[in-house]
Amino acid sequence: MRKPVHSVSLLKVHLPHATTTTRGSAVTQMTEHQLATLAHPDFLAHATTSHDGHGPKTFGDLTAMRRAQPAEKVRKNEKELTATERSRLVDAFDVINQSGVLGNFVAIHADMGHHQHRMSGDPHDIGAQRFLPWHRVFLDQVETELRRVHSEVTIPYWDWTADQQIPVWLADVLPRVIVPGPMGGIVQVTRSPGSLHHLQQITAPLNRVMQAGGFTTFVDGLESVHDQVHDWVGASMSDLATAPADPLFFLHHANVDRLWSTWHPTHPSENPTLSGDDVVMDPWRVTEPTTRHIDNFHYSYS
Ligand SMILES: [Cu+2]
Repeated sequence: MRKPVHSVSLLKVHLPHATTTTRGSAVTQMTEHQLATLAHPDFLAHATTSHDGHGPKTFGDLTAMRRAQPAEKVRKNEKELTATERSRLVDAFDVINQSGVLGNFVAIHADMGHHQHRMSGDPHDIGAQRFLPWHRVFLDQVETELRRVHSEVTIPYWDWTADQQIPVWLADVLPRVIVPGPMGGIVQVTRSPGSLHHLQQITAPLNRVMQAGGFTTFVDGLESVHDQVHDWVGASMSDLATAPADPLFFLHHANVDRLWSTWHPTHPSENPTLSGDDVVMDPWRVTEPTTRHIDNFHYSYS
């Protein structure tokens, strides 16, 4: 179990049970998000405000203050990043790779026991229903780790409907990632992108997807476009066991996540249909209803 330490290098502490979690035991673990919240400097700042008549007096006050905080993390279009923001992000990925943290995340994603992808032709498949909420938590966890390296970093999004090529500044960012566990090994990231015309074809149905009236229809269309973009990038990104070794994975999924966050406010009662253990986004403890609003994770998209 990771301790919420402040003085010890967090980078040396690995994710708990990254390759051995089962759906049952996962719910007994403290989430990375909870730990990140405890360690958040804003939270500590509020907690140490003196009682001068203006500061919070009760725990309810503290909760209200936290809720009133604007989203402190803005995920930008990758095109809008400054050179400094790009190099910080690349550096943060490098640090979490060298520490083994990124490899652990690749191993988690490779474990289909988390039911995070659709595994059948049935759009009501549990994996289809968990696809969006699970990856929202996954990105939040990785973003938290990146921000332990550079506190200003957020995961940008790659808008593949408008920018139909691999982001140029990532072209040479091809890490070698050591992945633990039974599906593990050394992953040398490579890509073999298809043609501009093919990516146009793949992403063309998105307008229709965004007009879906129900969650299942929406995720069915969005996951399908998402799958094909993985295949279009090719090589490491086309394989479930290796995809998150490529930093581009996170920019791709941030775009998927952004599209969900765009669609959801106009269909607020359209959400995944999950019950029992399936609502828990294992190996973390975050439950599906928490994932419906990005405010709960304190980020927004610009
Ligand atoms: Cu994906």
